[in-house]
Amino acid sequence: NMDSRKWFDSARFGMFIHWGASSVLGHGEWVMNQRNIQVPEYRRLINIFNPISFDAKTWVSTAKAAGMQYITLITRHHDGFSLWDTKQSDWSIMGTPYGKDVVKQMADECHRQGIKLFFYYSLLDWYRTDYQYETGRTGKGTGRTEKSNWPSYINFMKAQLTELLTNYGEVAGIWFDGHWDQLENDHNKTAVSKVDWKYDEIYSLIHRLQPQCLISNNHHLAPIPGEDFQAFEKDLPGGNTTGFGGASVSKLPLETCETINDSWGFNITDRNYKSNKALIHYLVKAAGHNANFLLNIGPMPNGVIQPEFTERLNAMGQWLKQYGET
Ligand code: FUL
Repeated sequence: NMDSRKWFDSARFGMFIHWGASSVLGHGEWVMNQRNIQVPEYRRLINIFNPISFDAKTWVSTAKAAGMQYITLITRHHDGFSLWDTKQSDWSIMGTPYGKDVVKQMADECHRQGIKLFFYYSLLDWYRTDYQYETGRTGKGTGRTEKSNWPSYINFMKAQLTELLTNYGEVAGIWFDGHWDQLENDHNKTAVSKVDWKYDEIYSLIHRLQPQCLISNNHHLAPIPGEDFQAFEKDLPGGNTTGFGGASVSKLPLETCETINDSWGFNITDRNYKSNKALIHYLVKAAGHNANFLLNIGPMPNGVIQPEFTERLNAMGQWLKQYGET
């Protein structure tokens, strides 16, 4: 949809939110993989994740005060935990002591405050038995039984995406991630696909359910037909400082995402905070590359955004108010 692409092209600044059951462990969103936690062990988090201090209004207001125009919320990361009332799995926020739909609260609040909401959705999955790959686990055993069933997994994703695009009002975009799992985990851009992600079917499903909904995919490759903007991870478009950025820059609208410290999900020992100056500099540099800047926060397991993040976001908002074009 050209109108939404046009809007996105000048949206400039957005908030990325990495948050879910993994936040409990305070070791980033890859903790299940990195510490080789088996599914039955990891499943215990559903009884522990209890974000009683989560307040959608505070999160959305924080984004607005920073001068951000959109929010990209993790609805389901690689650990497969769904942050909404999904009927497709019991591995969701509804099974926690908290038991309330976080995506719904965020969607309602974003619509109230007039800020666009994107949904991050992981393609790869460390939890489900029908998912067929070892999922970036670099050969570590997972405790999963070998019941992979690709049609079942694709149907599961379609059913979840249908929920997300039916029950939460207008969705500005879907941000896919985890595509590289089919490339034998080597980030080898020329590797032959081992699987068919059925993007033709999935993308047309999205565009049929919500024609204005933008699609992007953090696959680090040239855009695939159906995608509306090109995402770069921790790199300016065309840069390749992290090993993710190598894809050439397309004609699509662009976005680059970055962390405030070095972690996406809540990491209790990561003190490597970027300065206000560095963050503002990055925002300006991204704009110079015609790219939106999607800046990440990883709220704490209780739902509170740590002050080191809030302070920096407020400072950026102040700067934008003073020097940003309106
Ligand atoms: C990566 C993911 O593996 C990270 O956990 C994070 O979500 C980042 C934005 O994308 O590819």
